[in-house]
Amino acid sequence: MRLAIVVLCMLFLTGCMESRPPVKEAVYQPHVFFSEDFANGLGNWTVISSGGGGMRVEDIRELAVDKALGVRSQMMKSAYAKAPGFQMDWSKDYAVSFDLLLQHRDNYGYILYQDPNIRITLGEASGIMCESQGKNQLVGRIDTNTWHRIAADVSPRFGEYEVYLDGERKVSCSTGKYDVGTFILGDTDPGDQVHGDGLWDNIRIADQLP
Ligand SMILES: [Ca+2]
Repeated sequence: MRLAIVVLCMLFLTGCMESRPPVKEAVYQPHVFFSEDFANGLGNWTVISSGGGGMRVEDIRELAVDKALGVRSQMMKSAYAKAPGFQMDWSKDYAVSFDLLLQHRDNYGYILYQDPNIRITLGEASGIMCESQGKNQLVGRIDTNTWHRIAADVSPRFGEYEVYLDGERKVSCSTGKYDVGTFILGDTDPGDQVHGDGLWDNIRIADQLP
């Protein structure tokens, strides 16, 4: 039988060489739940500060080429930005990414990103930390006046998240439960420990890393 087909093919070569339609590459388009580049200013974000003398919160900073969110908090004061609420299921897997720039080294305990599941902060000597079972774990250190990309791949089902710094996977942390509804950035502690000055841009939450 097979031989017969081969012979037939040899006889009617053109008929056997039917051209197949080109295979379409299955490129998955991530579903983006939240995306912010601050091009239109603060929008529906809320900036909350304890106010008082010497307190400065700069919402939107006009950089040379772009706009970014800046939140400055000094000791004995608090200042943080709260993202507007948006539709997503925090119990399902998702990926967070954002750009961060520090203008100086004098930051401590500053929240770089906190949502209902994860918390990434800044420790001493500009060390980025992720909170894991109540303890801080070092992700990596960053320098000042340079944009760095921080990302997290979150799996609430498995109670863990992977943290990336400038595209490189660094550590695995365990999720927690934080009563923040949406996500926040900055300093919620009016005590004298936590303080910082950060710029955020290009914040994105999607169902997979870009
Ligand atoms: Ca921007």
